[in-house]
Amino acid sequence: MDTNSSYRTPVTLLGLGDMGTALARAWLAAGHPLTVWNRTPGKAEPLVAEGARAVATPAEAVASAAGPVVLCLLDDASVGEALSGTELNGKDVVNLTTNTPAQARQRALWAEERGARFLDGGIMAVPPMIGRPETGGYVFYSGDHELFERHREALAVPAGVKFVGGEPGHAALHDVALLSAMTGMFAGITHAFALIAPEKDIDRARFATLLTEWLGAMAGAAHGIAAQLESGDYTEGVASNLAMMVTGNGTLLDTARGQSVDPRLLTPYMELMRRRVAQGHGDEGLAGTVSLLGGE
Ligand code: FVH
Repeated sequence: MDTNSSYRTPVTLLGLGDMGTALARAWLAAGHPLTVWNRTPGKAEPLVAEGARAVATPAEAVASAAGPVVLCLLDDASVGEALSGTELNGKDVVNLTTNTPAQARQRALWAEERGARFLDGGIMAVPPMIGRPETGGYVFYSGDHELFERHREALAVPAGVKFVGGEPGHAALHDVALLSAMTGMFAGITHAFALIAPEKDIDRARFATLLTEWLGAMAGAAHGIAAQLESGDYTEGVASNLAMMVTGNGTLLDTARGQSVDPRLLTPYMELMRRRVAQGHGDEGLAGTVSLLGGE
């Protein structure tokens, strides 16, 4: 535990891909003693030159760990592979490998059965954002809260930290939910650029600025949807109702046709809106469409 300004928690890191290497450099720069292991040993060499200690096997790394054992590997299968044959009893395991909520819950049980404490993390940053707080990158954590608090200072070195609950799958769920929203946003951006593609006199860079400003302004609608989902009244505070939006969708589709653009990225969501209106909920906002997707 970091208890004074001169002591730095020793960190053990398994995985030196792009993200693992960025994490390693952030801990080294902050003065944390760092032990590293990577399946391809050559990736550890530059870090050793910068002050890390490299070990030959995950078993050796875990055995010598006096602080958190952080995993940043490709996927859950590689975590299982790396940790098989290690002695985890009494160790603090922090898994930053992207996984599903079910995999995180399963991995937490697996670690617990082996006598380890377990935290799962979901990284909301790309490697160049690591160690640069001004970029706003952070990591969701869930699982053992006491473990999170014990290592909070070390964990906060590469990026900000957000603890989202004792359920080990919740960091992965938050991570995937945000990435899913991002995917929908990219689909919208793709469609918008396709619409203007034939028009050579529209400046792409200027259009990108208009897009980011508009999406930023509209993203705040998430708060209205959250309030409606909380209250159960999907008509509460509605500024643009579904009936109006479904009518407007006709204009969006006609324009796509006019520009010879395939509307496939938009139509599944438009169909959901249409179904909700057909059920007699045209006066609602977007919260009503959430229930059509299931998950409740
Ligand atoms: N890079 C990014 O932009 C994203 C940002 C958000 C979070 N992700 C997740 O972070 C995990 C690691 O990502 P990465 O960028 O470091 O990935 P790679 O550069 O591909 O490195 C993969 C490492 O995993 C090792 N590895 C793969 N399979 C195994 C295995 N069976 N046993 C042991 N290690 C394995 C690989 O080793 P090597 O190929 O160098 O020998 C790398 O260390 C990931 O979950 C992202 O989704 C990154």
